[in-house]
Amino acid sequence: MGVVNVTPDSFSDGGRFLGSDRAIRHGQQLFADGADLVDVGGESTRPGADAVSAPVEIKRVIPVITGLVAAGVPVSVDTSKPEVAAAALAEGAVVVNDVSAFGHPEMAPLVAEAGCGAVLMHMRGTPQMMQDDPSYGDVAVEVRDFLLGRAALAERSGVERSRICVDPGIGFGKDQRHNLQLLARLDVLVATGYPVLVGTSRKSFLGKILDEPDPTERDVATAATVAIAATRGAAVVRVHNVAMTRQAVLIADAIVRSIDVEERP
Ligand code: PMM
Repeated sequence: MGVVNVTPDSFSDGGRFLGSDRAIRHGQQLFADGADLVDVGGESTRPGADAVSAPVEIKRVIPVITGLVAAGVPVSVDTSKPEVAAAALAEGAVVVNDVSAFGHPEMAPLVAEAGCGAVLMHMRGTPQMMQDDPSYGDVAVEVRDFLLGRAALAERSGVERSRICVDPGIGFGKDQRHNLQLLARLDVLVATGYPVLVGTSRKSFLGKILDEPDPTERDVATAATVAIAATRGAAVVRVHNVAMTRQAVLIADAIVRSIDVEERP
């Protein structure tokens, strides 16, 4: 999954793709680089970011989604708002990527009705306050239990099980150790049977280890996390630099496939 943020303030690529034409061209490039899906978002979810109204988010993402769909690129919409999701689906988006995991009560019925795919991501709190001293007992187990609860809610609302993907929400209400443990113990999430999506791309936990303040200089580190996640059973990885990540995914995938299915971790 390649990322196109149509926002003035995303931590990793904020402002760079604010113009629709540039965003569309960038999404097409990610597709050409090997992305199976391009994720278009109009609200920054970085820690402390301001919330955006539905009309503003729609104005940002819809022209980009329309352009990408017209160019034959499979699109997911990164939103927690049913109004935005509905508009995106009407333009041909095929997946709703909801960082609030259907926190809004209208989202699950909307996705059920559309028959589209859904990504349910774990977040503790809201982007405005999520990094204020997050604490967990066993982070992998708590994240898994939350996601199982939301997936059950989705299924009760009529979303097909096969359409649901779960995501530990790296960086969303987690400290350094939590982020690393979620990756080290990805098997806990994989064991749920739902496909697992992992989003580590350019995130600040990598910058802390590398002492690298510039997010765009964290792509090699991102590729390392992606290779680890893919080897541990992640089905989807959400990244900014698709060309580089693709190499890491292909190698990890080849290693996993070299052993028999029943022996795989
Ligand atoms: N991370 C960001 C935004 N949306 N969606 C999912 N499913 N998982 C993530 O980890 C995730 C996301 C924040 O990163 P960005 O600002 O670079 O898009």
